[in-house]
Amino acid sequence: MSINPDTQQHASPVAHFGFDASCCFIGGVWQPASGGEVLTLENPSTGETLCAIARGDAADIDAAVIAAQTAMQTGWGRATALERGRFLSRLGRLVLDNVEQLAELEALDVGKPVKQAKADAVALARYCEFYAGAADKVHGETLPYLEGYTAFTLREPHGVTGHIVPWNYPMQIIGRSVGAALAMGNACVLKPAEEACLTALAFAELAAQAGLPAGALNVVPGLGAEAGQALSSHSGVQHISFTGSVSTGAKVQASAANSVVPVTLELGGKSAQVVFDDADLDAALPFLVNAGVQNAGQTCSASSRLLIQKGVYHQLIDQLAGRYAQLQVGDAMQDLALGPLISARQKSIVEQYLSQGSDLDKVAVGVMHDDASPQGHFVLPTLFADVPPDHVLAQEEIFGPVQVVIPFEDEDAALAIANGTPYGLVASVWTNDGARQMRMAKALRAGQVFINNYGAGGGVELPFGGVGKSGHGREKGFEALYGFSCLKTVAVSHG
Ligand code: TXE
Repeated sequence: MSINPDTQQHASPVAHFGFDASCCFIGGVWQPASGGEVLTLENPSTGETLCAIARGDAADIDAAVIAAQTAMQTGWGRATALERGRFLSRLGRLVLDNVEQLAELEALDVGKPVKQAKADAVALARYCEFYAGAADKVHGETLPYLEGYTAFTLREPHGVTGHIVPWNYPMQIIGRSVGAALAMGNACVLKPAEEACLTALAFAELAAQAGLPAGALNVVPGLGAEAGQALSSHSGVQHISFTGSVSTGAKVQASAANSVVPVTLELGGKSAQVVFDDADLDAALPFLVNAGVQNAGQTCSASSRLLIQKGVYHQLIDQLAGRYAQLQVGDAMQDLALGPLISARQKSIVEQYLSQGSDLDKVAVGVMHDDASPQGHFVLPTLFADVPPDHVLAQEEIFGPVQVVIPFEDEDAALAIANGTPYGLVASVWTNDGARQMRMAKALRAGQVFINNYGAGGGVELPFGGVGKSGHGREKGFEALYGFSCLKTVAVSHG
């Protein structure tokens, strides 16, 4: 796909960072894709072309892996934990200094309302800060062993780590995976999504400014089937971290299996919030709505199912409908409650799901802002009530601003419904009964459970990941550092 240079006029926030958006970042150098090809990035709020990006392919991934291997054998591979932490600390500072510009890039590229994009930029800084502090606090142990021996463990980097990142939260996902991988001393090859990759490139530029040695972080934009596939199957990569769809995650795992390397998969979900009759409904209400429509519902941990006990069901439906009626949708730069979906393709996926809900009780929809462009990929947030738990809208990840409400009688029924999908990423429980809080927390099949709140993807400090089709492995918190390192056991015989 070629691009007319005249269409670059919207890329001005890129100019602030001083990188060339049509290049890959390999071995510390900005360079065009080896085939010289580019893809176009679209502004999902308007359908207009934003700018050209490199269409990296297997040759570029190969060059990036070699650059990362070289970095492991030279500067970055020899950096102490203290030095790695200091680098991340400088990077976090630079991210904070550029929050406004990063947010503008993300809003244009992803279609995320500016306020949400800003929160993502701050979260990126927070990941850098957290992993800066953690870099020199991960250590092995001494182990009791045979008489005449001293045994201990060492935590070592894997080597070259591959990071395949989607378009919905580029900054947060880069922060949690690349941040942790660098803290442990790995050298990273990052393949951002073809739909949104500008903040990944800006992050690479900031990392270079923060003094990251050449090759420690390489960014190769490109198509999933080309650059992504090449990265997940490259024999020089020792760990793959993937966030995206179940079907692509399965392909990535199969590729990694050929090279026998570990994978971390975060594959989204169908997360439930369970509201009991005794809950503080005023406290719950904003979480119930926001966790479903944040980022226009394109959130792996979106709460797309609301399970409400019968005693408060009708009252809460009315309150939810009232909130929905106030949700405005429009251009990301207008900073309304919702922006557009990422692409015409994603809009069509969501609209197909909505048409499958024609038999359901649609209790509320949001409103389109008058200035919203007809070419933007907007979908009105939609709330369905009385949805059978086995309905397709209550079972499959829609990845759009659609929530289903399901009534339930008692705790057992709530658990059966909440655990009744193939996914298990996040769940929350709203109740003031302490014993029930503990029972539910233990019985819910999810990687994260929140009681009387809902942290959609939030919590830099909190290990995050799924069970079932939501994936495996954990990112965020200290747990990520264990995933991005391998343990070596040393036993010394000294008589
Ligand atoms: O995902 P893909 P898509 C879900 C959501 C959405 C659906 C499709 O339900 O509707 O996935 O989105 C790269 N080898 N999520 O098509 O294909 C690709 O370039 C290696 C949930 O965008 O999974 C991109 O960088 N890599 C989710 C990344 O994988 C490949 C976030 C994600 O793309 C590849 C996004 C291949 N063969 C979508 N094919 C979440 N968990 O948050 C593609 N890629």
